[in-house]
Amino acid sequence: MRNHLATRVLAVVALGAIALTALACGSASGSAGPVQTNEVTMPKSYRFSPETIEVAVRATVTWRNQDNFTHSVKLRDGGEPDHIVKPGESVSITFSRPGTYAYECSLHPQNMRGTVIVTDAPPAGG
Ligand SMILES: [Cu+2]
Repeated sequence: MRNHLATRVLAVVALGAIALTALACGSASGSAGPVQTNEVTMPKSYRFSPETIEVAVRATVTWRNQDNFTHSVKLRDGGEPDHIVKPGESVSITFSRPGTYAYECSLHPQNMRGTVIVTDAPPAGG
């Protein structure tokens, strides 16, 4: 007598569970629209905050360095010299013409970039 044990291997195709990422309401504010302020900080970890701001023409924008490293504010259109800003210091630039001014930290241009949008509109609540 031979016991023939036939083993059936059932190939179970496991369908990988498809993780549907729920669309979370209120995503983190990454690079949203421009923020209406004339104050930009350089917090720790090499960045400008907020990255994009909007001011009225003739406004003075102040950048404050709150990082532990020296940074700079350099307008990329070349209209201003490079402003070196040491930790704890600040620099102010007055924008006398409307336009969109891209700037960067000349010491860390790959990490630190920002934009100042200067509008022609008079300041709100003038
Ligand atoms: Cu920098």
